[in-house]
Formats: sequence, C-alpha cells, structure tokens
Amino acid sequence: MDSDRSNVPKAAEEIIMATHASHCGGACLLKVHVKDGVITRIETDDGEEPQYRACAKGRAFRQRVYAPDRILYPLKRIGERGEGNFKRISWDEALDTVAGELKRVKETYGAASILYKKSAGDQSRLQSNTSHIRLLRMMGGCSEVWGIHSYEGAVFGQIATFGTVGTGNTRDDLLNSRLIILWGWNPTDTVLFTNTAWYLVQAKEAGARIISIDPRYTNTTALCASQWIPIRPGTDAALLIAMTYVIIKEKLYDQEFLDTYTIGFDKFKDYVVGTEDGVPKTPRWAESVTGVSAAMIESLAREYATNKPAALMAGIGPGRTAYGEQYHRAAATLAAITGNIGIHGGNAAASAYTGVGGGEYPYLKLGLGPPMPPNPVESSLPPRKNSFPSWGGASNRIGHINQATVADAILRGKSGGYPADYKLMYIVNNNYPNQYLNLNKCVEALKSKTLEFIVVYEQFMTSAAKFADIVLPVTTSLERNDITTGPTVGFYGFMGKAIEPVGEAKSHLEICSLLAEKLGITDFNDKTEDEWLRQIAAGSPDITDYEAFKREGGYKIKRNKPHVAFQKQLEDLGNNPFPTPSGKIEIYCQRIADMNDPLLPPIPEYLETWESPNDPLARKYPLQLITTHFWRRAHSQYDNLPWLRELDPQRVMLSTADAVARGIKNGDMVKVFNDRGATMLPARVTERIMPGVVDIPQGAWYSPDEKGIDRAGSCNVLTRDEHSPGGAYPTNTALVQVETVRR
Ligand SMILES: Nc1nc2c(c(=O)[nH]1)N[C@H]1C(S)=C(S)[C@@H](COP(=O)(O)OP(=O)(O)OC[C@H]3O[C@@H](n4cnc5c(=O)[nH]c(N)nc54)[C@H](O)[C@@H]3O)O[C@H]1N2
Ligand SMILES: Nc1nc2c(c(=O)[nH]1)N[C@H]1C(S)=C(S)[C@@H](COP(=O)(O)OP(=O)(O)OC[C@H]3O[C@@H](n4cnc5c(=O)[nH]c(N)nc54)[C@H](O)[C@@H]3O)O[C@H]1N2
Ligand SMILES: [Mo]
Repeated sequence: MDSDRSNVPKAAEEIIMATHASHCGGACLLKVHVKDGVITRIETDDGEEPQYRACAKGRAFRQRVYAPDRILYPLKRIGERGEGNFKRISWDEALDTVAGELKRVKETYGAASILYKKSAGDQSRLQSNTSHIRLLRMMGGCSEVWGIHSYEGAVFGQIATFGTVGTGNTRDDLLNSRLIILWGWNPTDTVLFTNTAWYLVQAKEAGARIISIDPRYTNTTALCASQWIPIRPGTDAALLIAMTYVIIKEKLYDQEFLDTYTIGFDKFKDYVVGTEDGVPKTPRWAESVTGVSAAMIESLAREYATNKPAALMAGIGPGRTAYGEQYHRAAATLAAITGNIGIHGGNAAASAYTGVGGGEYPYLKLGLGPPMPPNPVESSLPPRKNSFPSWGGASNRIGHINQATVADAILRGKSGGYPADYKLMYIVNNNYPNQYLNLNKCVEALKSKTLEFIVVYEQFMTSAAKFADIVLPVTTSLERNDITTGPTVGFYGFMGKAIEPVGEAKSHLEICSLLAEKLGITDFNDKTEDEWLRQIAAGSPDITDYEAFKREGGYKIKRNKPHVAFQKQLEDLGNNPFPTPSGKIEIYCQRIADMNDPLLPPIPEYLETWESPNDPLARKYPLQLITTHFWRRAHSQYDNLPWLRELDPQRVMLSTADAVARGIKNGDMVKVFNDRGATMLPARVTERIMPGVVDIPQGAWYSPDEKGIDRAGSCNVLTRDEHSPGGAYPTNTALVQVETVRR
C-alpha cells in the first residue's frame, strides 16, 4: 500500500501535526493527512523514543470529525426537553437568545441563579473552559460546582497527609521498583498518561514483581501482573489497615523514617491494634470485610514491607467509593510506615493519577491564557464544610454544590439549604446528565420548570444536548489550534488545526467574544488565538522555539533521571519541610480533627460504606455495582463511532457463579436494576470478575424506552447521588440485582 501511495503527487496531501488530548488523561501525537481541506487519514508517532503513540480513539478521530450526528448549526429546541427535536437557527438569533437569557436571569433572580456546569471534555489549555469562566465572572458571576469527579477523595487525602497534590513520581521511575502493587489501577485501558503501560512492561522485564488488587482481572493484570487479589469494592481501607497490623506485630516498620518524617503514628497504632476501640484490625478481621484471606493479607504485608523499594500505585477507582478518602489516607500511611516515600522505585501511594511529576509537571510551567477575574458570587459565600483552605491554587470558597448533588440543588434550591435557586444552566465540555450519579434524578432536574433556560455547547446530540433550549455547535480540536500537556515523563503537545471548522461550528474563544459584545462587555478579549498560544508557550522555559514546537506537534522533555516526589524532604527536611502545618507527613491530621465530623476521623480508619453487602437492602439487591472506565471511550465520548463500537460491545461483566445462579448465559440480554432505575444490556459472563460484583463500563449514551428503562447500558441510572464527607464521588458504591430478560 505504501508503494501505491508514493505515486500520488505529494503536494496534494499535507500532514498536520496535532495532539490528541480528549478526557482520557493522555496526550498523543497525531499526524493528520489533509487533502483539499478534508482529513483523509490519521497516523501517529513513529519517531524517537519515547513515542507518544495514539490509541484507537485518536486514530479514529477522522470519524469523529465527520460523524453524521455532528452538530453543524446552532439549534433551538422545538419539542419537549429530552426529546431531541430541534430546528436550525442563525448564529445571530442563537447568541441574542443566550445573551438575553443571561441578562434576564441575572436581573430577575441575581447572578447566583446562573449555574455554570463544566467538565473537561476537551483537555486543551486555551479553549477548554477559560473563556466561559472569564465571561460569566466578568458579567457578574455565577454559581460553580466543586468536587473533581475523578479523585476528590485522593485530593482530600493528599492535602491532609502531605499538604500537596504533587505526590507522584514520573512513570519512568517504575523501572526502579522491586515490587509494584496495582491497587485498583488498570492503565492499559485508562492510559493515565501516555505510555504508563509501556513503563510497567519495562519494569516487569527488569524483574519487578507486580501484584494487582482489584475486583476484576483487568487487562493490565493480564499484561504484567503475576498475582491477582480480588477484593470487595469499598473495603480497601480495611485491607491496608490489616496489612499495617501485620507490619506492626512483626516489627517490619521503618522506625527511623517514622520518627523523622511523620507525626501521629502512635495514635494510628492504637487504632490498628485495638487499644482505641477494642477491635484489633487483624488479618482475620479484614478477611470477613474484604473477602481476601487472612493468609493472603499476611503474605502481602510482609512482601510489601520487605521488598524495598516498592511502589504501591493507589488507583483512584477505589477512592470513588463512599468514604473513599479513608482508602487514600490508609495507602499513604502504609507507604510512610515502610519508608517507601521520597526514594527511587518507591511511591507515596497517595494517588496514581494526580500531580505526577510534582513541580516538574509541564502543565504548571506553561504561561497563562485569558485572565480569570474572581467570581463575585462564590467569593461572597463562607468556606465549604470539610474543606482545606486551599490546594493547588483552587479555593474552598469556590463551588458550593458538589458534583454529586447538582440535581438535588436544582430541584430544591434555597429551600434545600443550597445558596441559591437555580434558573439558568450553562453546560460546557460536559455530558450532564449522562455522567452523573442517579441519572433519572438529573433528568427530572433538567425537565423541571425551575430551570427556565439551558444552553449547551456541544459537538454531538448527546444526552446533555437533548435537554438544551439552545445548542451551540463547537469545533473539535482538529478545527482550531491549542496547547496541551502530558505529564508522563514530560510532554507539551501542540494541537494543530488541520481543517476549517465543519458546518458553522465555532471555537469557545470566538463564541464567548461574540457573546461578550452582545452583553456589552468591551474588554473581553484583546488577542487572537495565535497571540494567546504564543503567550502560553512563552511561559515555559522548555519551549524555546515556538515555530518548531508548532511544526512538530509537540516537545518531549528530555529528563536525565525520573522525578521523585519528596526527594528534597528526604535529603534535607530542615530546609524542605512537607507543606503541612507540622512540616511532616501527617498520619494524624489536626486539620481533619478540627472539622469535627465523625465520618472524617483524623487518622485513617475503615468505615463501612452505605449499600454494602451487609446493608439490609442487599437482600433485595445483592450485587455490588462498579462502573469502570472503558478503553474504547473517553467517558461518553467516541461511543457514537462505528469503528470503535465494533471493537468491544457494551456489556455488564458478571461472574460465572452469579450468572449460573440466575440462569444467565454469556451474551444473554439482562436487566440490571435497583430502586433508582434499570438498564438492559448483554451479559459478559466471565471468571475475570469476583462473585458478588458486577461491572458496567461507564459512559454509554442514556436511551430510555417508553417505560423509562434505559436500553444502552448507561450505568448512572443505578448509582446513588450522595457524596462522601470529604468530597469523593462514589461511582463504585451501589447495590443492584440482575435478571434475564425474556424476549
Ligand atoms: N458511573 C460513573 N459515572 C462517572 C464516572 C465513573 O467512573 N462512573 N467517571 C466520572 C469521571 S472521573 C468524570 S471525569 C466524568 C466525565 O464527565 P464528562 O466530562 O461529562 O464526560 P465526557 O463524556 O468526556 O463529556 C464531555 C462532553 O464534552 C464534549 N466535548 C468534547 N470536546 C469539546 C469541546 O471542545 N467543547 C465543548 N463544548 N464540548 C466538547 C463531548 O462531546 C462530551 O459530550 O464522568 C464521571 N461519571
Ligand atoms: N480509555 C479511557 N481512559 C480514561 C478514561 C476513559 O473514560 N476511557 N477516563 C479518564 C479519567 S477522567 C479518569 S478519572 C481516569 C479513571 O481511571 P481509574 O479510576 O483508574 O479507572 P477505573 O477503570 O474506573 O478504575 C480502575 C480500577 O479500579 C477497580 N475498582 C473499582 N472499584 C474498586 C474498589 O473498590 N477497590 C479496588 N481495589 N478496585 C476497584 C476497577 O475494577 C478498575 O479496574 O481514567 C482516565 N482515562
Ligand atoms: Mo475523571
């Protein structure tokens, strides 16, 4: 085929370098072939190592750009909300309507009635969310939502324990580990920074032993682990605490490390051995909670404590459970007790996702785009309950509705204790309600008369777009220029524009500039896209030649050795204290004690989740539901692409034992249900998930039938809209039942 192509005149086809960065956490190079203004095919990095090779999603981006359901024009709803009936209108009419509604709602009800709902559908630096935040704040402010869906439990745990979210070593440091524990971590599918699985495989080849602790036998387990330890969802803190028990009893802990770098071990020890509550947290105690045998817990504890350096890679999935903060705190404490922090091949075990590369993280080095004025609505409110004064530049004064309770806030407003009654919803980069707990309640909120106006910025007729009064068509990343970063070992990606916008789509910067004019804001934007991008790139000392950066589609940082979080603290604590009030790793956290919430103990403790197998509700709904991230989607994105759909169908993963007990065979259509909702999808009967647990990959596009039963396998009709006391978003805590569907 290659030789055939060589006959084609080269001048006819151009190759534009771009970066794929769409809500999977990766940043991969794309070589976009363009002929006569049309993308003909997409290749990826085949240059020098490490290569930033795109996965199936990036390679299928052409189908995304030209998808038949791409929104090409501004749309106005003509049917009921949710029905999906719209008519085409002009940009002028659309923007007049949106500007008019923003003004009307602000004047009638106050700026707090404007509910800004964003996410990170697109992970670019300039276009993603900045223009909207700037616009809404400049026009008087809006209500914002707090809580990172992904890892708010990890954020809480990290700030409490280490005072920072920069707790991760760069991925290349895995090559220095003797033992790696994949704790609820499946980066073969979730990427979690380009090349993570590649480094894991190299670590295995270099002799590291790899253990996976997960209710599922994941693809990463299959690829590189030599042992799989299945565990009941939501019980990880119990396993970690029982491991500590063994380490204490057998005196395998690092006393010198504890004395020098930590505070509060004694209080934690009292809890572990049972002095505090009369319950020693023995392996036998944890066996009945976790389903992991006492003998296995003992050998795991010994192995972790005696094979230094060991990297306990604390995935964020186990943290997305009720009281998920405890798991993150317990994992970090275990790393501290064994002295695995601040050394090559170790890991602070605080979160396998956040802050990889710490201060070296390229994202923090880039310059700034359009400035963000303060939000007058949020900054006038008192700080949020159970929050730390600040972290990573964010503030506990921004966002007074948690991600888990947006629907409740809309439905109940001030009478439900929320700061305002919400009248206008402004949705960007976000598939609300599809991605939200208790989806049927989210739908009720979107349909309610309380919300007088909904505007959605979208590329496709998503679950969110169907509820909009006005949908504004936006460009994909191949129709605009931008910059992104990938923190694996250090990468800046230039997201090159390959083609002109499809249909009448516009970029966020363009749309917000036009809206600003209509709102009479004259100083909204004084720069072109290119001027902003140059300013952003100029902030980084690494990007010295902007033109080359743009031409090559990115810049790979050359690093002599891996970055290790807290190495400086280990070398010279006197001059480099941990950024906590005590200057040490806080196993006991006074700031948590001051929150005075029994569900947030100042030392890590195991707290039983709601909807656990011991809940009386388990008689009706005996199976624990987890909702994992699917390799062929980025959340709900890419689910509409036939190339990707045919790779792997949407199915519920069910153990052979649970299937046999219900007369379910592999491939049968089943109904998964509880009191909150029901969804129908085919069963995948397998030994790769432990009995008692079922998994529905999250992100399928909600498609209710006339009885309100979802037909797409959209898991959030089953999840519960309650957040953990420290903010964790519990996507993996819900009880369900499964039954066959007679056809
Ligand atoms: N049950 C369950 N629910 C979950 C999770 C789970 O594990 N289980 N995971 C949670 C997590 S961690 C996350 S991060 C969230 C993700 O939640 P979302 O961010 O809402 O998920 P996406 O599917 O990425 O939706 C982003 C939307 O942005 C659109 N988009 C893409 N690019 C652009 C752009 O440039 N401009 C605009 N305006 N729109 C764009 C896409 O078409 C898509 O519809 O889901 C959460 N929900
Ligand atoms: N392909 C793809 N990649 C993605 C995304 C995507 O949607 N698609 N989303 C991106 C985003 S925004 C995020 S936040 C991350 C999410 O990344 P993760 O949260 O790491 O991904 P998950 O698959 O939800 O969960 C990881 C593992 O945790 C296990 N698990 C679930 N509950 C428990 C538990 O209670 N205990 C234990 N021990 N294990 C448990 C699951 O079986 C799964 O194998 O992925 C990012 N990368
Ligand atoms: Mo996420």
